[in-house]
Order: sequence, then C-alpha cells, then structure tokens
Amino acid sequence: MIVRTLKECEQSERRVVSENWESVRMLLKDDNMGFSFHITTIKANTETHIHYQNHLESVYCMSGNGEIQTLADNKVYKIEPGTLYILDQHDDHLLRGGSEDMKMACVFNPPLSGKEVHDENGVYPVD
Ligand code: 9YT
Repeated sequence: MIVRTLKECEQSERRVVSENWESVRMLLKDDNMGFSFHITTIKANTETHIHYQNHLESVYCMSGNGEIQTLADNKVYKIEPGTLYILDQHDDHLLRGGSEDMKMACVFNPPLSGKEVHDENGVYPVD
C-alpha cells in the first residue's frame, strides 16, 4: 500500500505551477494504478483553454466557484462545491475561475507521468 499526504506532496516535485492553475499530482503513472489523481487549484478570474485529446478526465469541485464552457455547443455550466464534470468526449473547453480560487480533485486516464503542462492547444501529449 502507498500513503501520501497533500502536505508532503506540495513540498515536492509533484507540485506543478502554471499561470492560471497549480496542481499537486499525488498519484502518477509510476504508481501503476491505471489513473492519476491530482489536487488542482484554478486561480480566480482566469480562463484556460483545455482540450485533452489524449486523456479522459473527471474533476470534482471541493471549494470556490467558476464555470466551464464546452466549445462544441457553447454551453456554460456553473461549477460550485459538489459539482463533478466528466470529460467523456475529450471535450474541448474553457475553464474559468470565478470570484474565488477553485480547489478540484482530478482523475486522469491514462495517468499523467507528472511533468506535463498544457501546450498551446490545451493538450497534454501522450506519454
Ligand atoms: C481541471 C484541470 O484539468 N486543470 C488543469 C490541471 C490538471 N488538473 C493537472 O495537470 O493536474
């Protein structure tokens, strides 16, 4: 069994900081679980274009507020504590932080290896 705390992961290379978000990747590909698990903070008043063409992701909001807009149909969905969004169609989207930072729990399949940051199209490469 493996046990890790958010605090110890935050103080390691598992914490990846980007302009609009930061993410603590607590469980990664090399753990051989078939998925990765991250605690991600989306900064308030930001907009990020994301399109995970090579990954499926589910995201659960624990605190804060924001919204997600799917670009295929321009629908906008409010995100608040208790909301889970599931990108089952590799959905191209805009993720917006609202008036407060959003704390999210994210699961990726296939798992991230840990070093990924979005490219200019909001994509992570296949590992
Ligand atoms: C919700 C989302 O995808 N945010 C971007 C960061 C991502 N969760 C990651 O790389 O950990």
